[in-house]
Order: sequence, then C-alpha cells, then structure tokens
Amino acid sequence: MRPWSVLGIFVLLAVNEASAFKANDFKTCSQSGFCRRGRALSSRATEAKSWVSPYSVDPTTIDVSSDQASFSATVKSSLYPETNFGLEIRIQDDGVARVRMDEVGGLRKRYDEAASWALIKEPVINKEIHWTKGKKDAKVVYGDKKDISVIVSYEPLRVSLLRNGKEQVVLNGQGLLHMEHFRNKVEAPTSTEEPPAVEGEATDAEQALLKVEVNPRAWFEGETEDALWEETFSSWTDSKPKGPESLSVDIAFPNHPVVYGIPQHATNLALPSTRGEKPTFTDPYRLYNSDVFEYLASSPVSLYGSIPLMHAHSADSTVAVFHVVGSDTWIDVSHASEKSTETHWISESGILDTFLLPGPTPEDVFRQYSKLTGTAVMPAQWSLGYHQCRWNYVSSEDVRSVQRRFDEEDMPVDVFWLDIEYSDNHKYFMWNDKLFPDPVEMTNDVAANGRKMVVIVDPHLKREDNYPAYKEASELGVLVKPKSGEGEYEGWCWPGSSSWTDFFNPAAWDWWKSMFKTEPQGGSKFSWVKSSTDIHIWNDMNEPSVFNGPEISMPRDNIHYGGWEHRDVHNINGMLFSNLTYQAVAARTDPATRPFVLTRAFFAGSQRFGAMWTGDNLGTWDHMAVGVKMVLANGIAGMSFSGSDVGGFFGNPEPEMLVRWYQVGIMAPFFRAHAHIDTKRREPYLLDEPYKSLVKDILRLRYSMLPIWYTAFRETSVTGMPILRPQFVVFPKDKAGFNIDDQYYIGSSGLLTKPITAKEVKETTIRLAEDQIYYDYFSHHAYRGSSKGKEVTLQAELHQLPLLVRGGSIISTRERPRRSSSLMKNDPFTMRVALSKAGTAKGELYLDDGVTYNHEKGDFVWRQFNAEKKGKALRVSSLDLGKVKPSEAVDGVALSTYNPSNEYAKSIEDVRVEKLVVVGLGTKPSSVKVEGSEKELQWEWTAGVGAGDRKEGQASLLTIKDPKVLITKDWTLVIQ
Ligand code: NBV
Repeated sequence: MRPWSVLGIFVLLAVNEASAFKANDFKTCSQSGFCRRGRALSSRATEAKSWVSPYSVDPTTIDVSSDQASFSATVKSSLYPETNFGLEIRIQDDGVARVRMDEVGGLRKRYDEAASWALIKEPVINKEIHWTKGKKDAKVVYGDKKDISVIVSYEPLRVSLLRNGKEQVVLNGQGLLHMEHFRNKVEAPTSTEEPPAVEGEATDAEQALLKVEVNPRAWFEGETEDALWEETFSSWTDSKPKGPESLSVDIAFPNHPVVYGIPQHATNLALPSTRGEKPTFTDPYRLYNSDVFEYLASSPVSLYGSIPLMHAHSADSTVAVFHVVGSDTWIDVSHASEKSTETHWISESGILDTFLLPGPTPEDVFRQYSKLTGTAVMPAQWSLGYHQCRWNYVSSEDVRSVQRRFDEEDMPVDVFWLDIEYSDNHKYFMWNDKLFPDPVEMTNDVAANGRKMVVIVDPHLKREDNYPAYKEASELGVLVKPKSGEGEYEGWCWPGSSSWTDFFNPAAWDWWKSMFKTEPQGGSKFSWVKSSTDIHIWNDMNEPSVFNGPEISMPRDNIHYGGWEHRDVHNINGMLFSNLTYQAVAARTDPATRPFVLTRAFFAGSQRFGAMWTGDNLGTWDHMAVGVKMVLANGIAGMSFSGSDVGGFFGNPEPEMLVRWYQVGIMAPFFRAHAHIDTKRREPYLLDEPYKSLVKDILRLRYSMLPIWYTAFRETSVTGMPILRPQFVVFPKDKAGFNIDDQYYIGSSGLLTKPITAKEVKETTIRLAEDQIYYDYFSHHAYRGSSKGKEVTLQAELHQLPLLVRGGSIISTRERPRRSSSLMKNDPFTMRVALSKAGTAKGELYLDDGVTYNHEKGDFVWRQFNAEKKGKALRVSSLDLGKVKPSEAVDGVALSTYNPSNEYAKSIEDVRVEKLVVVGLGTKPSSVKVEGSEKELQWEWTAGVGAGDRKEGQASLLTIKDPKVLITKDWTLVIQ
C-alpha cells in the first residue's frame, strides 16, 4: 500500500470519529480568565445604579504645548493611585485620531509593537492644529471644514470623536476601560495570624488591601482574584509569569446602528449582537487565530485570521476603529438602540493603541485604513485564474494526468496545487522521491502550457537533524522557545515532533529567504534546487496549529524574540510567516517577479503580500452561503484577495451544489477548488452532463472576465477600495441595504452579482437601490431600479448565474476560450457599452505584463472608455488614463514615469477590439464609423428597450463586429 493511502485511512478514521465542530477544544469567554474578568466588569456596570469609570486624567500633567500637535497626560485610576498611565492622542494628517495609553514606570513592560507590524510607516501627524485645554476637558477641532473634533474629558476619562458636534466614536463612555497594571504576586496568607507570604514586594496599597475586610475595588474588579497568575484549560496550564495585564475598553458608535468587519468569523456581514436584549450569540466575537476543525457556519468563534478593524455605519456616516492588539481579543457587540451600537473589547495583553477613522463615507474609511496598513498587493495575473487543488495530487504522474484531462475537456485552469503529501514525511521543501521523482520536469510540463504550480510549506519543522530547514534554524537559534526561555519549543504536528521558526527574530529573515533559492548558493546552505521559479507557495497551519497544544495552538507562555510571550503576539505570528515567505519567493529572481503566497492565518497588513482563504469549510449550502459573507468581510478589512474552497473542503458535494459552488467561486477574487484527502475526486471534468458543460462554461466565464478582475485589483491596490463591494459600500444611504450580504458589486466595473447558495433555486431577487437601468449580463434583459430601492426578480435556474450590468458601465472582456490566462495575452477584446438611463456610459481597463514589477515604473496600459451623446450621435471613445491620471495612489506612489509607448504597451500594440456591443440605444442608428474614417463599419441591430425608456424587457442591441480599433490607442466611434 502506498504511504499516502495509509495516511488517508488514518485521516478517514480521525475524521469519522469527530465529525463535527469540537467546541471543547476552544475556550468560551467564561473559560478564559481575562475575558471572564472583562465581561464581569461590563455586567457589574450594567447592573449598577451608578457607575463611574475610576480612570481620570490628571489635569496638571496635560501637555499640549510643545508642538501643539498631540495631547499627552497622565491618567490615574482611583483603584490604584500609585500607578500611572500615559495617555497620548495624535491627530494625523488625514484626520485619523490615534489614542495610545500604556502603563508608565510599571514593574514590567506591556507589548507595544503590534502597530509596528501592522502599519506601513509611522503616520504623519497634523502639526497645524491646536488643542485647547479647558477645566473639564481638552479639545481639538480640525478638518477642511473644521467639522471634526476630538474631546478628552478628564474625570472620568472619556475620549470622543465628533463630526458637526455629533458624537461618532466614544472610548470609555460606559466606563469599562481597565488596563490591569503590573503587580507582584501576593500569596494568600496561610492562617490569619501569619503575615502574608510575599513574593517580591507588595505595594502599600496591596498590603492595606489584605487587611481590610471589604474589598473597595470589588465594585469594579469583582470580589475574587480570578485567574491572575495561572489558568488551566482542559489539560493545559498556562503560567502567567507577568500576571494580569489585560486591557478592556468600551467603544461606542452613537448614531451608527450597524457594525461590520473584525474578520474572521462565520457570520453575517452586519455583525449580529452578542450582548444586550436577546443577543444572537451568547459569546463575544473572538479574535484568536485558530485552526478550528469543522467550524460552524454561524458563530462568533474565532477562526484562522484576525483583523481588529470595525466599521460603524449609518445613512449619514461611516466611521471605523482600528484597535491594534496582537493578543487574544474578545469583542461584545450590542445594538444599544435602533440608532447606536456599543462594543466592548477585551484583550489579554498589549497597550491601548486605537485609531479612530472619521470617515465620513465608506470610501474615506477605506482610504484612511489603507493609508495605515497598506493596500492589497497587485497580484500576478495568472493567480486570478482557476486554481485546481486537492489534498493530494499524489504523484507527478497524477499531476500530469489531471492537466491532460483539463486540456482534453478544453477547461481553462492556471494552477495545480500540491498539498503536504508531496513531501518526504512532511519535511517541506523535500520531495517524496518515490511519488515525485521529477518535480522540476513535472513543473516544466505544467509551465509549458503557461501554467504554474503552488506547493505547500507549513511552518512546523520536523525535528530531525538531517532536515536542513530544522537544522539550520536550530543552529541559527531562531526557533520559538518554551516558557523557560531556553532551548526549543517542541510540539506535535504533521511530521510528529516539530519546532517553529520565530519570525519575530530578524535573524530568521534572510535565512528563510535563502531556503527558497532555486540556484545552488555555495557553502553548506540549503537551496531548493529541486524546485522552479514556476512554483509558488501555500502557507497553511500558521495560526500556528499545534496538535497537542492548548486550543490546537502554541502555549501562550512560549517565548519569542525580545522576550515577548506568545500570548502578546499570537495573532500577528502567522502574518509574519506568510509575509516573509512572500519576500522569499520574490527574492528567487533578480529582478523579482510577482510571487503568489496563500495564507490561512492573517492579521492587519497581510493584504500587502498575498491571498487568504476561509479555511476548512464544509460541503454544505450553509457553508457556501457564509463563505460569501466572510469574503465580503475580509474585503471590508483590507484583505480583498480572498475566497473559499470551491466544493467545500469536507464532504462530497452533489453535482448541483458543485455547480453552484463554481458560480460562487468565479465571483470571488481568489478562485480555488479544494478537497479533503478523504473525499472523492471531484475535478470538474469528472462530472456527468449537463453538470460538466455547466462548469466548463462557468470556468470560461471567469476567464473571459479576467480583464475586469485585473482592473478591479489594480484599483484596490491603489485606492484600498474593496474588490467586492456590498450594498452599504455602494449605497451608503440605503438603509434597507445595510444588512444585505449576498449581493455585491465587483470593483468599479458596474457588475452586480448574487450567486445562488441554496438548493433547487429557480429564481431570486436583487435589490436595485437607485433609479437606474440594469441589464442581465447574459440576456440583456433590462430591469429598472428605484431611488427608494426596488427588488427585481431574476431567473436563477442551475445554468443561470444572477449577474447584472449597471447602466452607465463599459465592460471589457476577452471571449476566446484558452487553456490558461497567459495564453490570452494577445487576444482581442469585446466591449459592452451598457447605456445609463441618461444614455451615457463609462469604464476602465487596466493591463500590464502581469508578472514583473515593471508596472511600477509605468509599463502598463490604462484606458478609460466613454460613451457620450453629442447632438444625435453617440460617441464611444477610448482615452489614455495613464496620461491623464499618472498618480492617484493612496500613498502618493507616483506613476509619473508612465510613457504611452512603454515596452508593455508596445508588446500588445496590435491587440484590437473585435466586437463592441451597445446595449440600450433608443433608436436604430443609420451609420457607425470610426471618427476620421468614411468607411461604414459592419453592424447589426436588434430592436428592444432603450435605456431612456421607462420600460423593462429585452434591451436593444447594436453589435459592431470589427470596429477596427486598437486597445492601446485613442479612438472614437461615432454612432448616429
Ligand atoms: O494540508 C492539509 C490540509 C489542507 O488541505 C487544508 O486546506 C488546510 O486548511 N490542512 C488544513 C491540514 C489538515 C486539515 C484537516
């Protein structure tokens, strides 16, 4: 029996034994000491007749004078008068207010580096503004219209951000702020006669406390000391050498009824409540990167990644908070009233470092957040194609035969993936020589069709001296340490006994890059010579997943570089691994080509490097549906390049479900089919008819739309706008759209889709929140929206993907079926001019070589198409946007080196528009010509509804067969 089959049986047994979410593997809030303390605090506050935060600003310490640009002061807690906290508020040049608070002169240091990993650079402070210091509060007013203000109230401490005098975000308005200060452990007295046993020195206040019978802090902190120095979960005991250091803060959004964001959770985009009257969930949302087996399709349980960014939205404004903490964080959401939302954030450790993003539109919030953490990377173009994955393609021959079958069926595919079984005993980089004797030749065979391979590299290193990755990391001393701070932490994962690289240690960085070199490097350094630059990388299990660790992860008291405990950096850890991998893949070639790295764990900033997917979903309709919402939530939090396993990781989807899943997949930025080792093979060519042809058409549709996706990626990489735009982003004032998370727009293209995620659906409704015409993408049936919002009904039989084109859009596609995306480079374009009710339209197309970084030097083609009325004529023209708007990047990255006849533009100068379709023209034209030419073009007319009519029904179509215009050139078609 082959080794992989043995493993298959083992996994099969394991999976059958535990066929559902194992709730017992993960803590609930009540099983987590600091969450329990934090939530109890909020319960006491809710129950108390009067509740006042013990934290206040010492007005004598306020400093606004030095440069006027920031506010700083000492904050005191009446509970611990001897402890000082330093509060600082800085207003950034784009209006974002950063609030930081840390304990000053404490016994130990709180982790304060989370922001340094998340931010692209230190934000620029607005030095033109002036704080005014009053008796009760300090205030700063700013913004172009002087409409934003930040007020710091002294007693109790309260920080609010206002627009036009209306509160938008309030910190500590409910008095739940609590930064547990560092202290020495005070052992409980063994008998009443004996003096207390003291480890270290107890402060006077603590000594005094031991003597009083009534604990004066109990109203705030509770009667008992709860899990301050140690806590046990299941069979694991977490020592807490630094003692309690949790951080609780309430953040309210007055006048904002909905909140979005804080991925990753399997739930609605508009976050349901966890507190208050009849909450949807009883536990808070949790951010603690976790490998959750068979996660639930509706739950606040933490999943693989964490982005502590929350948007709050109303018809009047959108604001956000970015609460940069890398430790375990629980967030309660309560819809306090119909108008407002209250949230409570409880983190295990770290300083308070919270950015208040004033908006006031969703677009502003995206820009403000991108300016902090960066925009999504411009991906390699091939990575937007179809990815065929499975745990596992079991040999090089298997890979070749899968490729052959795709080609035989004329199904496009760009990437074949190898999961962990390619490796020699799960020693990544090392091939199983029996099954993969010729990895380079295999990759070359794939690359011969313009395709790529993605191979998995997990973070656990098998502790075996003959394994170079482990040996070198061990010799370099860059492995995570156990709680003693000595030696190497050892845990259990796929290879058995394993250790983990500490990517917080800069000494690991160059070493990791060297591991991916495909050329011999000389000396004793490992090179992955049995590899190829056509192999890209998949980083899985980087939460990190540790089979025998608490909550399937690393003990929190493990030690990282700088002496920080794992608890301080847990949520950041996985991002460093994949970010470094991205840099390592880029460093393989000089000049670098664009790497593709898929990560399962992520944090704020992961978007700068690669793609993520929603982990091990189940082959159920519920999971299909929630996957769409999760991908939308990721986009809201900057992580646009995401998708879910098509087909569902676990289970064997029936053909109908698989077809629907492919429809969902092609409407996501990252499009990959994947399956558990224990599932039946389900590559699309294995389907029976009619399903096989349906999926083939769906794949071809994705490929024809690649120019649209690529243009959308270009926009997000520059502006930070999400690729998938839910209703509230496009129509922020449409209240009925706030909760819609199953229909969404694709970039600025004007495409609006609502993939079907339920069984036996025949039709569906889509909300059109504007008085505009929309056309069915396939049939050109015209629908009319309304400014009050209107639901239109669309046919949605199995072969029908609900996809509309918003009137006023110009869509560019490539309709020639090819085997892979790179073979489409010289293919002509089809343009669809979908006229608005006013009879005009607009669209963009961005192209570059898709592989190198030459686009950063200006090697690209960026066109704008316009359809405008002039007299009786409709003029459709093509304009060079590269010339008009050389720079519009968030960070001011100038593309000023753009030259219209750049190398890339030259390489496609013969590429033409092969067809141009005008949808919704009011009357049949009498002539269609290219401006400057007398020659009549070849065109056809199908009468139908005109965009300017008030009617619905089949739209009119003007099809110009070969308009004789080039995609890289300026031109105008005159239709009259
Ligand atoms: O590497 C095996 C799998 C992988 O296929 C999947 O996509 C990951 O999410 N991996 C998890 C580990 C085991 C899952 C049961």
